Amino acid sequence: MNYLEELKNAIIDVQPKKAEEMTQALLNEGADAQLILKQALIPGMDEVGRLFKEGEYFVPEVLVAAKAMNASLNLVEPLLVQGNVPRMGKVVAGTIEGDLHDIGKNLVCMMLKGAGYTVVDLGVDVTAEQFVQAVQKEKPDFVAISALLTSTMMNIPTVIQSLQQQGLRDQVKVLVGGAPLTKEYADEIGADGYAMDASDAVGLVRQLGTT
Ligand code: B1M
Repeated sequence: MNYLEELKNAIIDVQPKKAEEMTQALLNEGADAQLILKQALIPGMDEVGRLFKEGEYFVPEVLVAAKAMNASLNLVEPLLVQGNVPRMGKVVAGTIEGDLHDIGKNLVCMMLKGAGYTVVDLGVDVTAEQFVQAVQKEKPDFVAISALLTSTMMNIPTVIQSLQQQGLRDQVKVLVGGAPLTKEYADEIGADGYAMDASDAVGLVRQLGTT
């Protein structure tokens, strides 16, 4: 079995230490960060999601799998965030209120940093008020909002409305993403863009440009 397969299985078998070891082995071999993400980490986590949905895994297993994925991502981060990239715009990012899923948001932040954007990561369970305060303080070009639950994606419009009420809406572009979201939903709630994954998020900020 190769290291990529072993890393994927370490995520599925919820073994954070093994995941770290396999990631390090891949990095030592000179493996590409995108390959590690696309052929091991993301399919591994998708399988964990399937097992959870089918009732074979419960929240504790999923939590440890997430720990394994984050440990591996931390090792991959330096490859995604290379030095000497010209400074682009600034992004305030966070997972929406009520939602604790941070792996996808972390990946988006890493890829944006790698593309030269300054990223202010507000973490998870971020309220509309916290997004507004961060926009006032950081004066970003973009706000990137992540939601992984069908229930929490409903909180995103409140952020957009709050920015509007504070007279800040025209100063930032609001981008949204996360598994339950769609381009149609983004349009419906008045976001400026929707990104399907982390590379798409980079393409989107480049396409929209800074204000
Ligand atoms: Co939860 N969870 N979870 N979970 N979890 C899902 C999302 C779920 C689909 C599982 C399932 O049923 N198959 C389901 C949601 C169902 C729904 O709403 N439709 C679910 C549920 C139900 C729950 C709980 C309610 C379970 C419970 O307690 N009964 C609970 C809710 C807690 C809360 O948030 N309030 C819960 C808890 C958890 C853990 C805490 C255990 C853990 C999260 C740990 C953590 O993040 N640190 C967890 C996990 C890990 C998952 C799954 C298995 C994996 C999510 C993930 O990290 N994927 C997930 C099932 C699945 O997705 N297969 C599931 C990997 C990641 C790289 O992908 O996050 O999609 P993703 O991010 C992508 C894109 O979506 C996009 O780019 C990323 C990179 O390519 N993207 C953006 C994301 N954000 C973006 C922002 C942008 C742009 C792109 O801004 C511009």
